[in-house]
Amino acid sequence: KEKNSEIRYPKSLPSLPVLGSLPFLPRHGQPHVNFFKLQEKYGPIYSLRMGSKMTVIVGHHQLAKEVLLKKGKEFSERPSMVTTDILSDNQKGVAFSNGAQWQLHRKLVQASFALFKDGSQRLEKIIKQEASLLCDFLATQNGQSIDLSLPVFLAVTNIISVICFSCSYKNGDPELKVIHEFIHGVLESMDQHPMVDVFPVLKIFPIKSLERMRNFIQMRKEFLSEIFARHKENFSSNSITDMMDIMIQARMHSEENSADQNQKAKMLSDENILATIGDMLGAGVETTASVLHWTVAFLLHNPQLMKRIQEEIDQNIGFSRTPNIKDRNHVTLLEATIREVLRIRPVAPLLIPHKTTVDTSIGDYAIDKDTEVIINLWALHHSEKEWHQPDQFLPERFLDPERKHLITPSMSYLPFGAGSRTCLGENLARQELFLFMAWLLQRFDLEVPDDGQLPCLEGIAKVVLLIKPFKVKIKVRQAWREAQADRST
Ligand code: HEM
Ligand code: PLO
Repeated sequence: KEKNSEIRYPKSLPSLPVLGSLPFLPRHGQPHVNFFKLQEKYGPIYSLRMGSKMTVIVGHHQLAKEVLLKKGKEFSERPSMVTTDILSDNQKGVAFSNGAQWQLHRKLVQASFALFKDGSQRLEKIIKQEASLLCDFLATQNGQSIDLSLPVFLAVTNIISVICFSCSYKNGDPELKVIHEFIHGVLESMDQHPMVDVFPVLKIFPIKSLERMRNFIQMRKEFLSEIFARHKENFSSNSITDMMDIMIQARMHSEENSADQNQKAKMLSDENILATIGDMLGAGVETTASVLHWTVAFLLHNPQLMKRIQEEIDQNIGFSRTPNIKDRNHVTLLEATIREVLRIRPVAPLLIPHKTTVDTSIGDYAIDKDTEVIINLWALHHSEKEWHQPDQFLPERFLDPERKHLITPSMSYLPFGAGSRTCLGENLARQELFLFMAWLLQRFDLEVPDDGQLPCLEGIAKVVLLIKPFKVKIKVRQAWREAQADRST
């Protein structure tokens, strides 16, 4: 094929020298929604310029799958950005790193999850323990209207802390306060900074939110360093129980193997290990907690749906035992509800940005090396062509006509991404979401507070699509109470 005149690039937004397309982008509204609207004029793939950086936006599932799956390797890097460089201590860790470093840490994270497949450390057991504590706490709040943020934070933090470093915390622990402060602090200060990415020279000015972010990252590093030091002291290759152990073990093996010494040992420096643990902690907490809040919010808006899920739980599980992960195949309306929440309010509506490693193409369009590629998952999940009434919350779309079996009604659905950068926590997240919701709905009615305030369903677009905090009235179910009374007589 001839190069030059034959090459066709995606249609481009207008752009000015220096500023690029910045002046032509809407200043208000959520970026994923704005990018979706731009498809009406520019089609399912288009490009824009930020300073000198080329960005391509992809909003159709076929093209998205070409990027993530078919040519996954060619699109597998992460671009360097001011905020993510701070977050990742200059591209360390797993979610914002590249190359051999990324591959190694991805493999070690997977090896860590394998520790929790069965036996006394089984993931299901860890989650059920926290679900049980959460429910016991909520029972003390019977009849009250409360914000679930803190109790849910405690539960999901404990699960990922056990996985990462075998710790769990009690309500009110000072360490928990520290974790809460740095995880939320980073998220809050991580608002997108397109100006800093367009003009890297701005980095030398003390920008307040970036300064705040650096401080929270420092706080995280100090917190994790202390735990890591204890792990190094007590390390024994006969008892590998968590992610920190896996990392220490990998480092020891690489030090024994002199051929590896330089490269691998460098990729497993303290700083690299702590960056990966930091990623897991942040991802493990903010994603699942956010989806739990969204699910409760949609249930408050759809009380009939909540009743029907409870009926399904009563029929399939009853009150004589608590829900298990196996019940996922039978309590299908709950599973369908979770799938619908992940469609209509995806955790990461633009995934995490990708970058090309070589000159390549998407569909018939040429894409140069080092182009940033953003998959607009929001567009995939809200396409009129793919989804009947995409803006309506309709869990039944994920059930067959008999409403018994789960189905995937469209190919335009990728809540966890796909391919080589696919979410590492999908299995954990799905188990947490099902078990927490099943345990809650077996025991409690979730109601709108007496003041009638329903949660706002619009969403706040941070790195994660958050919901505005809201209150929910907790009521122990009459049927649960009667069953407990029967059992004790
Ligand atoms: C990446 C979704 C929970 C760890 C991602 C990506 C998505 C996603 C869309 C980006 C894929 C891409 O850039 O192509 C979700 C959803 C969750 C969830 C919907 C909950 C419902 C979790 C949890 C963890 C986790 C609980 C860890 C405990 C990660 C990591 C990455 C990632 C480490 C980066 C992978 C890489 O860059 O190689 N997730 N996630 N996620 N997720 Fe999740
Ligand atoms: C959440 C706030 C924490 O303080 C730091 C952090 C680390 C990893 C990030 C996570 C935040 C947000 C959700 C991310 C995760 C990596 C993968 C995950 C972006 C910023 C998703 C859903 O893609």
